[in-house]
Amino acid sequence: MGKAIPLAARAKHLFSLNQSEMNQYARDGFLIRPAVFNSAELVTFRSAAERAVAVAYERCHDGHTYILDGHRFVDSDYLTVQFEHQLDSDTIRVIEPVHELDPVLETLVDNPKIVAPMCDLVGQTDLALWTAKLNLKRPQEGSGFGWHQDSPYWLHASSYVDLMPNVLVAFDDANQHNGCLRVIRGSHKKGCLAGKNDGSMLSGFFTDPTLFNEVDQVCLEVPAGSLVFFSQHAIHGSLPNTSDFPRRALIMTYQPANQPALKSGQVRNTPLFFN
Ligand SMILES: O=C(O)CCC(=O)C(=O)O
Repeated sequence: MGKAIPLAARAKHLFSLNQSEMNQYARDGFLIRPAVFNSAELVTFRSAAERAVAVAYERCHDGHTYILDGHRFVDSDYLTVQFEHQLDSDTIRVIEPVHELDPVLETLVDNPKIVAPMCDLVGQTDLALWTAKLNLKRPQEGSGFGWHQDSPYWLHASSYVDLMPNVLVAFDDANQHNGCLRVIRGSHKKGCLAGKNDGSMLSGFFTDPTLFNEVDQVCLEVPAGSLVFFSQHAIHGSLPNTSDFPRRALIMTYQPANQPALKSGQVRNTPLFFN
């Protein structure tokens, strides 16, 4: 009988990115691992997402409401809840940071199927979470996201912005009709780009359209349970959900270990799987 392989080494062996995946990510700025989670796991993730929504509504009762470019946001301590854009909508669009609102989501942060590839992308053995957003995109209602990079949002808050890849966990099938993620292929190579300047409050966070070409966009249609890794410098966005099906997704961003998280300022390390 051969020697037992320690759990951490097995996880790394099973889930790490291979050279071809690393090359693909370096070339395109994104990488898809399809159907990583099975239907039973997806049932638990979707339930967790809906429980997190219920908690977020509760937290909004004593939160601080403000409007940016006509869109409603509520902050409760360091939690931010964004509402859908239609006038008077009470539908939650985004919750950040969401992992603390439900134990299933909290556990997902540490899942080796996510953490092992993230270690490869960050180039470190130990990671911390930077942020975790739940994007809900409800049927016939979920709004789109304009073309943007994430890195300009974070530049002011961290000096590790070049080491902060994202992973989207698709809780539902995602396609053109329900507003799947779109990425401008190769745009991550340009680093942090200038924003728009149209006079609106948030315009600076949307990428100057003269700096990229929309014909380079790739629609990332993926089955539920897939992981989409994408660079913090990749220009990305999505269209509204015009279908009868939800497009819920958790987007988590990691960084080197022992660095504080974006919104809480607390360090949320992942367990040391890979030492
Ligand atoms: O969920 C999407 O479609 C896009 C989300 C996004 O761009 C973001 O949260 O930064």
